[in-house]
Amino acid sequence: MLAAALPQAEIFPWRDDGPACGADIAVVWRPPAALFERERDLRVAFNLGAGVDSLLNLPNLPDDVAVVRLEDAGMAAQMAEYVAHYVVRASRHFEEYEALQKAGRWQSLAEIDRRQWPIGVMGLGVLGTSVARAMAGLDYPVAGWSRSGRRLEGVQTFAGLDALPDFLARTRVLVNLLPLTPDTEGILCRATLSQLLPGSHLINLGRGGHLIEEDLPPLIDGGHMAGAMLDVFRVEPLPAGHPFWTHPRIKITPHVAALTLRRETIEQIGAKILAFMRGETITGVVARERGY
Ligand code: NDP
Ligand code: OXD
Repeated sequence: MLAAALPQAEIFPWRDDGPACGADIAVVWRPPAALFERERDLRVAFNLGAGVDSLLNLPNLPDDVAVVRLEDAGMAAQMAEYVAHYVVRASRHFEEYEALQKAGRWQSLAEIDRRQWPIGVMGLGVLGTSVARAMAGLDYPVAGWSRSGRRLEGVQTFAGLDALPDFLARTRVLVNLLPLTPDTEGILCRATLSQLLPGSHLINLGRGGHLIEEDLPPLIDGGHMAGAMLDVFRVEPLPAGHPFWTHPRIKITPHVAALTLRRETIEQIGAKILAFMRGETITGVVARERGY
């Protein structure tokens, strides 16, 4: 498909035992370090995902190779759906209605009070913004936390570490869509999660490295938190026997919250490669020093 989008390009599929091909552009997802040893002419690496942590963590990524990440490409809507699914299911009692159906009972449960469901989105970038807008559009009270305090209509915004306690203290459903950087590694831990409102929920969609995994079950079992839905893990696939597999209040999905959509991705990367070749400025270039 990339060949069809770039008919004038010579495209070489990566082979572990192949020769150097003198490429100046790489299109990658979690590439081996050998790529940058073998291909010395690379000027830019287009990442087939929004998160660039695994690429930036390679020990030999040359300083002069620009890194370009995927921007939305159909992922923003998927993230909004994922969060809406969890929040609506919890706040509208759909789980309880399933149990009532199984018990053969016709019973209506309490009406929704959206003020009881304040949602907090960590990371107000391309994906976090989509989630915040979608949930605010469903009339939930939404706040967002980012480094710069990016403003978003209808969303209360908080900036930086100083504002984190206030952000957490008003949040019942915490959605993580931060990039994994040295500043955000382990940010979801006992100290932060215990500042959430009682009966809180965690939805982790960023990276497994954001969560101190062993801190979560005691917060749920102890009653401070009501549950969690996790899409990303420190080790993926989640190892057999990991406590998250069987915890009754932790739901897991296998890193599918927002899949990379083939058509949208090829269109975006193809267009950016053409613009790059023409010497034009392109968006989505990662600021290497800040890690995203
Ligand atoms: P963006 O780069 O567009 O947004 C990142 C946001 O995080 C920005 O708002 C930024 O703040 C904020 N941020 C970064 N560092 C900090 C910090 N130290 N403190 C506070 N805020 C911070 O990223 P995307 O929205 O495109 O993607 C976010 C992440 O989602 C990816 O990095 C990836 O890890 C994950 N992801 C997961 C997928 C899945 O299927 N589970 C799929 C795709 C992505 P500011 O606005 O001030 O710069
Ligand atoms: C991404 C991902 O970063 O799929 O795009 O996790």
